[in-house]
Amino acid sequence: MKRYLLIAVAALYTAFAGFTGTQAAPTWVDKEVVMQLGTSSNDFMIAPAELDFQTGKSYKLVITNPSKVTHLLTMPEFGRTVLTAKVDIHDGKVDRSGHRIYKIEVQPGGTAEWYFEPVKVGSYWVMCGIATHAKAGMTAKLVVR
Ligand SMILES: [Cu+2]
Repeated sequence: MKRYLLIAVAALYTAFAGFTGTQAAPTWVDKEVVMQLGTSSNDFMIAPAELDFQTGKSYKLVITNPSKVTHLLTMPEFGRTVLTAKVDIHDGKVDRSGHRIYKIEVQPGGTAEWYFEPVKVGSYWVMCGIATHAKAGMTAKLVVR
C-alpha cells in the first residue's frame, strides 16, 4: 500500500514537472542545492563534502562539473531511497530504473538538475564512479534527517 502511495506521489510530481522550464525551479521545490564535481583546476573532490536534506521537502540538486574530465556521480543507496520527480541533463546522461537513480554522468562544463524528495532518514555515501577518482578524494556524504 505504501509503495503505491509513493508511486502516486512520484507520478504527481512528474505531472507538475511537465509545466516547468529548466531555468527556474518549479514552485513546488522547497530548496535548491548545488553540488560540484571536481574543480576548474582538475582537483578530484566533491563540494560540499556533506549535504543535509530533510524528509518531506522537495529539492532541486544542481550538479555541476567545472573540470576538464567527465565525472560520474554514483549512488549505491541514495538514489533508490528518494522519490525522483525528474532529472534534466545538460551534457551527460543518467542511469536510472524508473524513478530509482543510480548514476548521473556530467561531462566537462555540463550540469544536471535532479528533482527529488528524500523519504528515508539515513547517511548515504556517494562517489565518482570513474576509476581512481573516488580514491583521489571524490566522495561525499548525503545525510537525510
Ligand atoms: Cu570523477
